Amino acid sequence: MSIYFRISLFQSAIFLSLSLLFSVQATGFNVNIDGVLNDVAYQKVSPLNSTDKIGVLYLVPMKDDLYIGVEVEDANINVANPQKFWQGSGIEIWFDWGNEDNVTFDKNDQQFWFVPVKGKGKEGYAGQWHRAQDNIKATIYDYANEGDLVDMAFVVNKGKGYTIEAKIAKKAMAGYTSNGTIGFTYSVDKGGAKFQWDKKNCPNGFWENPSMWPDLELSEVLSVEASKKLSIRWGDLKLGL
Ligand SMILES: [Ca+2]
Ligand SMILES: [Ca+2]
Repeated sequence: MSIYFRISLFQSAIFLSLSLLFSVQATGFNVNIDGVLNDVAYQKVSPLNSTDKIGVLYLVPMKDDLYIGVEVEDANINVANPQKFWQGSGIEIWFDWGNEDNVTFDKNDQQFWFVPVKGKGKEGYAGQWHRAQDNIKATIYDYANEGDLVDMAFVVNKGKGYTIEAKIAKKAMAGYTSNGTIGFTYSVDKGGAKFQWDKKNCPNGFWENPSMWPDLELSEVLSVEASKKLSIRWGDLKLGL
């Protein structure tokens, strides 16, 4: 009887181990798009800090999606018109997936923006600004609520700033690669003022000129384990506006 019990226990232990193994694998790629950057995925990349103190940005390139996490200090958050993001609070991100350094947009060049306010659905307000020759026919407003290619959430810490978390599907980005050197830049808008990452290399006009954007090397994040979450940041305080 005791032998049977021990074997049974042993089998249960094996079963439990396998269950845990598979559950970790099944959830290993999950990033919860909730505006809180405590997902282990962000621990797998080096954050892009800025000497100009515009914010901290994480890019997590995976096979079929790109995850983005941004922390911004902004004492006077203004989200009056999310379509005119450059007049208020928000972030803008530019990609040149082919890194051809052309002076005008080609098909694999894109400009996205994210604003810390809700759109017309459950998600935060995001968009892709159209420039001639890029991969869209017209500017896409409220992108995260318009379809499945973009997810976006944010958390506001009133008087201090906000975090933005987003996922953009590979399908939305012509030329997307999770491994390679791309052209990249981003900026933070605060009430009509634009704060630019790597500003010394990006004088005025950079927003429509991919040849100015710095090179960024991306390395695919293959897997994230669910066990090692980051410590919670100030962005967890869901105070609202
Ligand atoms: Ca999250
Ligand atoms: Ca290009």
